[in-house]
Amino acid sequence: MKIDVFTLFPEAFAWYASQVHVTRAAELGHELRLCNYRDHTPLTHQQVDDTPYGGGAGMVVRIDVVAAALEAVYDVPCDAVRGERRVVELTPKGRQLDDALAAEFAAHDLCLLCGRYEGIDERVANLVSDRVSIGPYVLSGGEIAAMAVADAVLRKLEGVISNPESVVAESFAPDLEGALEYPQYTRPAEFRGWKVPDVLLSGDHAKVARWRAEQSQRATDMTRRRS
Ligand code: 6GU
Repeated sequence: MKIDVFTLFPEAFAWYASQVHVTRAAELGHELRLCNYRDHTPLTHQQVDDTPYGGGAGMVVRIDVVAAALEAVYDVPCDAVRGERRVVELTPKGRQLDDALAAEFAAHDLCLLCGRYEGIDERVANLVSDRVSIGPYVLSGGEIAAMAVADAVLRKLEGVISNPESVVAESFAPDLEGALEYPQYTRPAEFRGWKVPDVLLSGDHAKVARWRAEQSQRATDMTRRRS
């Protein structure tokens, strides 16, 4: 699949793009591409944003700039891009990302539109297929959210995570029936009096499996009670 991220700050993705599962995805033929709105702006002085109509603080990313970037990259009318891929605006006003939505996105090519400042001109609604948030709080821009979406989606692709069992048994995965993952421990078996549960050192695989199922259930019950 292809994930194209439109942003004013492509350099913000350098660390993420260098992560081993992202490079592995690239080797498997998947692509994470970064597109800078500024490279395609039809305006002078590389302008990309403007003050809001009606007044108020901050700057709004211009719709003509977003449209020009989409048309330059895809070579189709900007409102036709969503006919061939999911076009996702990252915005705190969007539908909250969850495991099911990540799985759905993994079946399509994706175009992620990041806003900065006060976001993108509302008329971007004519260009997108989805508006997505990563949680009920406000970030300063869509970049961190775009990385969260890209990561949750890339992990769903076959072969991207080297040990497929670690994806199947992961928190929220269908195999855990939407439950949270059980706790994990590693050496040392005891540190400052804090001990690893005996059952994990017992070598009894059936007992370990039972314990993990119980712990997973308990973790899930506790978070659901909290929310
Ligand atoms: Cl997608 N964008 C911004 N700016 N803030 C957010 C968000 C997105 N999701 C949660 N907070």
